[in-house]
Amino acid sequence: MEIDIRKIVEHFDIDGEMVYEEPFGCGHINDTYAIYCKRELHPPVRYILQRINSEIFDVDKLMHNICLVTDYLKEKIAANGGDPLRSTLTLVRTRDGKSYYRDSSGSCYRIYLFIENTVSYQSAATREVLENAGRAFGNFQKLLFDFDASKLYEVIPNFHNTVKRYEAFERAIAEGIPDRVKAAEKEISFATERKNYCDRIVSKLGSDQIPLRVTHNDTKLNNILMDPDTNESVCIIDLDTIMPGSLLYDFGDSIRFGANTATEDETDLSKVRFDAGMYDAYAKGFLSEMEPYMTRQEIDLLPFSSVLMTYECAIRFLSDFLVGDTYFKVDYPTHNLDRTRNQFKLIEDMESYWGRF
Ligand code: ADP
Ligand code: GN1
Ligand code: MG
Repeated sequence: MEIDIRKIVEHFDIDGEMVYEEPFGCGHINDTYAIYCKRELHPPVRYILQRINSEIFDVDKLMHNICLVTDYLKEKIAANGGDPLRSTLTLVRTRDGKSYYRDSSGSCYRIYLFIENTVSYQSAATREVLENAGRAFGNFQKLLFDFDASKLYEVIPNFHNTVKRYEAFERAIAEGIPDRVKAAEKEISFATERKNYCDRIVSKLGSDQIPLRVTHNDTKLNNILMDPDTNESVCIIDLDTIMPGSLLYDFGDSIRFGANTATEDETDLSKVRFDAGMYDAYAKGFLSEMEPYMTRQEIDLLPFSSVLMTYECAIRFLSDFLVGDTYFKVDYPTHNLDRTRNQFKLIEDMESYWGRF
C-alpha cells in the first residue's frame, strides 16, 4: 500500500514543514519513518512517525496506556532532575489535540519527538552496554513501582502467558500449512520436549512470590536509545506493550536478545551462543536498581526466566512460520523458521550452562 506521508503529517502539530521522510529502525511490528522538517530561523528538525499495527493492537487502548505512562514518567523524571523531553517519549498531538490520527482507511499514525544523538543496538554489544541496559530497565521498573496497574488496559491479552502461547502453537501445528509443519518437525519436537517450562511463572503470577507489576514486556536491546559516546541509556522506547505483568518477563526478554552473541536473525548457528558474561553484566545493572524491591523467588528465577522468554519467543516465531507468517514481518519465506532455530540454539547453550530446568 502506497502511503502519502506528507498528507498524514499535515494532521499533526509539528514545528516546521516536512521536506522528506525515510523508513527507520528494525522493528517487527510497526512501520517507522524519520520525518525531516525545515523551519524558519531554526535548524531543521526530525520526528518519528509510526503507522501503528492495528491488526494486533486496539489503538485506543494502546494510546491510552502510552499517554498515562509517559505523563507519569515525565513528572518523575522532572522531579529527579532529569530531562522529560529526552528521558521518555513525547507524543506530538494532532491539530485537534488527539494522541494519534486515524485516516479514512482505518490506518493509525502517531508522531514522537526524535531523540537525537542516540543509537539503538541490534545485537549483543559490550558488557558495559548490557550493564547499562540492565540498569535502565531496572530503573524503569522502579519508576513505575507505585503506578496503579489497574489504570492500564491489557493491550494484548495473555501476551506473556506461555501456557496460552503453547496452546496457540498446538493449534498452529494442527491447522498450519502441511509442508511447513513437515519442514519444522525437528523444531516442533524441541518445543514439545520443553512443554513443562510453560506454566512455571504464569501459574504463580499475582502471588506474593511473583507479584503483578507494571512491566514493559518488550525489553529488546533495540528498545533502548543509548548515548553513542558514553553508552549510557538515554530513553526506553517502544511502550506499546506496557501493561501488568511479571518483572521476570522483562528480565528474561532482555537476556534473550542481549546475551546472544549474534542477532536474532543470524542463520549461521555456530555464531549463536549464550554469553554468560553478558548475562552477569545485565543482571548486575538490573539488580543495582531493583534488588531491594524484588522477592526471593523473583531473584531465584532470573536464569529460568531467560530460558522461558527465549522459548516463548521461539514458539511464537515457529507458530507464525507454520501458519504462513501473519504476525512478524519477514524478509523471506523461512525467516521465522530461521529465527526459531536461532532461539533454540540459544536455549541449548543456556541449558548446558545452567542445566535443564
Ligand atoms: P517497533 O514496535 O516496530 O519495534 P519501535 O517503537 O521500537 O517500533 O521503533 C523502531 C525503531 O525506531 C527503534 O528501534 C529506534 O531505532 C527508532 N526510534 C523509535 N522511536 C524513536 C525516537 N523517539 N527517537 C529516535 N529513534 C526512535
Ligand atoms: C516484536 O516490536 P518489536 O520488534 O520490538 C514483538 C516482541 C518480540 C520481538 C521479537 C508487540 O518486538 O514481543 O519479542 O518482536 N512485539 C510484539 O524480536 O509482538
Ligand atoms: Mg521496537
